[in-house]
Amino acid sequence: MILEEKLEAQIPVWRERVKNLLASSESVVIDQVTIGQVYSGMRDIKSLVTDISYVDPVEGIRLRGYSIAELLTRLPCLPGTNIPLVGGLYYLLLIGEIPTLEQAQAVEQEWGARYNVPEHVFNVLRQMPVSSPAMTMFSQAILAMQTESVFSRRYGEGMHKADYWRPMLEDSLNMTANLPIIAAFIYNLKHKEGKLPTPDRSLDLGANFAQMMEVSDPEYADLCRLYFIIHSDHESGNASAHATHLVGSTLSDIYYAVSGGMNALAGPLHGRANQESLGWLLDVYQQHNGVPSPEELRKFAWETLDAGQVIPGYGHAVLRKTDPRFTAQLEFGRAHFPEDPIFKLASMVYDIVPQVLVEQGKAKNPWPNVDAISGSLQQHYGVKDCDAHGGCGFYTVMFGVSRALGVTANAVWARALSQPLERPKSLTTAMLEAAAKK
Ligand code: HAX
Repeated sequence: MILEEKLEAQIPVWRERVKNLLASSESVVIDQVTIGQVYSGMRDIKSLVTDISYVDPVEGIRLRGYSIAELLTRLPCLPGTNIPLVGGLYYLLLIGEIPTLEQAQAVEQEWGARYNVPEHVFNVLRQMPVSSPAMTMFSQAILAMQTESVFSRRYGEGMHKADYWRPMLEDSLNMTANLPIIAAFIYNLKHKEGKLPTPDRSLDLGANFAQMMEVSDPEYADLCRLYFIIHSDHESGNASAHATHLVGSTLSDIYYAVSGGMNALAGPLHGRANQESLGWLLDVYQQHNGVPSPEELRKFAWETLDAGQVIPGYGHAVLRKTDPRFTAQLEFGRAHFPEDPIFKLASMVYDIVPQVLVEQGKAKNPWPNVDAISGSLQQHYGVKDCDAHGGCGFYTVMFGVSRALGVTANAVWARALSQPLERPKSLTTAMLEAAAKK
């Protein structure tokens, strides 16, 4: 398999590189920690390492050194499509090189050969109340798939630690291949009376998801590819990536780890912000019987803030400028459906809300993040986030399908480089008070 061969060649070089760095510079200080940081969610403490992506506060994410705009022009596309193959992105995340079209297709074929959701996973989902939040179902389904873990089986048989990465790669490919099927099934349980989706092995991951969602507009396959590429990775400190890494660091397999990460993604300050954001846009739209005037929108934004709530999709813990993942989606909407009223409203919010957040003076970053616009694109193609029971959180499941690409690529490398059990140290308030007195 091409990914295994490439990794096999690279891993000894990286092991040597890390070993040399530690041997020469283990005690070099790279950061200092303040009491303020301890009390503010460890913001900005430099204590994690990944070579797969890096978030620059101003430029935004770079995946293996490439910005979102560069990825969209440099990763290979199928003839007749405008957005690159997700398989090419996964190749890049794992291997660190831009693949050829053939290499990207080889990853897509790996996925196609691995479509095999065990029947008991569908049954677990069928047994859950259909009103369950979509992310609860998604996380549960991932956990139910743990029975298939090659890593856990081989660990039980007794495996040399130098080989841990191999079954981790195997599990990662199996899981990432099957998550789109599980996601489409959750959607069907909520919206189509539990119809089983039929994957098509001849299609790439984005187009296959689009056909399982039964969206016939061919543009939607491109939107799926875009969605799955841009949400994949955002360095190691974000909550879903960090939770996945933490669970995986105990040598739990990828199913336990990613299920844990998905529980973090489900929170409204993280991935669920995409659902909240569309909900906020729809509230604005309904209250004003259409797209409001700029003044009405400004007033609505202030009402949200005065009610002690956040404006979803705006602000970020690291970014200090407009998120390039937002810009990529804005450009997609402008190119394909500039007149869609909810998309128009989302664009208008981009003009008004940053001013309001600056006036309020609290948020360190008044600019939109990835979640401010993704829902308005999905709803254009008829993919709903709500069901008869209210907001069901399906867009966050789509986010999860994508985030699994980033966290599994990181997990393979974490095993290859023997990253250890995570165990930071805590202090008591009295200890911090004593430190403050000194
Ligand atoms: N609306 C209103 N207030 C906001 C705000 C927003 N969009 N963003 C930040 N603030 C407030 C914070 O709540 C905080 O208020 P308090 O001092 O009263 O606690 C203050 O501004 C300072 O916060 P910050 O330092 O700028 O931001 P944090 O690093 O603490 O938090 C968040 C970052 C993303 C959680 C925050 O900006 C937020 O809640 N945004 C809205 C939710 C959202 O869009 N989340 C998705 C983020 C991207 C992501 O993970 N996607 O999956």
